[in-house]
Amino acid sequence: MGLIGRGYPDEIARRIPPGQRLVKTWPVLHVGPIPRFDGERWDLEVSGLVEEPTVIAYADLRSMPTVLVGADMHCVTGWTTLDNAWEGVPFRAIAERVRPLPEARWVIAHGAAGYSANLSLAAMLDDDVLLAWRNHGEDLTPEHGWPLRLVVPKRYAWKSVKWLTGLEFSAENRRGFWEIRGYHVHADPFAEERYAYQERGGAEREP
Ligand SMILES: Nc1nc2c(c(=O)[nH]1)N[C@H]1C(S)=C(S)[C@@H](COP(=O)(O)O)O[C@H]1N2
Ligand SMILES: [Mo]
Repeated sequence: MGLIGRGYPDEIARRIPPGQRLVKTWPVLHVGPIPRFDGERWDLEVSGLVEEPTVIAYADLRSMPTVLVGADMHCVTGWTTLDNAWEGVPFRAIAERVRPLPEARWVIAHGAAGYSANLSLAAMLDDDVLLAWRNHGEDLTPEHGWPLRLVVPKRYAWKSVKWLTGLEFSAENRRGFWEIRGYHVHADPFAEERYAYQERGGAEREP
């Protein structure tokens, strides 16, 4: 029950990664404009090294079985929010549908307007990774990623691509928007993997 760190109880303090601070409100952070959602046209392209490349219409995606995931969120700029309650489709369900080929080891998540992030397939297959449209029982607002965002709780939040339009399976580690601009591929907040110069081969580490 002791107070450590910046005065949070232990059970809270241990959930705040090094160099992060807890915030009470949910900040909005992204580059570029917020896309307009058209339910007739929005779909998810699942491409690359899979047996069944496919385009999943938004209505089809919304008819898939859903999960609830409680998760904390850590932005590399320093803020952390606790106890988000995401609702959506597990990434694993998408993978089961398209069946990745044995050579697929990476996934590039594509967002609207050219944003992207890459993750190892192993990291994506974690059971808390989902394609979400709700948090705390409410539909996401456009600025938080409506109609669909990726959520990868165990990585810095730049990997949680908002306005998700595509998932591309690849054999190679192809860096995404921030990974190209000097950010870490693995991006574990508790290891403080913020910058590419820290990688030293570690980026290939899995998951
Ligand atoms: N499409 C897209 N997704 C994105 C970003 C972005 O610029 N574009 N920014 C990322 C970053 S850096 C963070 S911290 C989170 C912020 O999500 P939020 O605005 O819902 O808090 O979205 C991530 N997803
Ligand atoms: Mo971020």
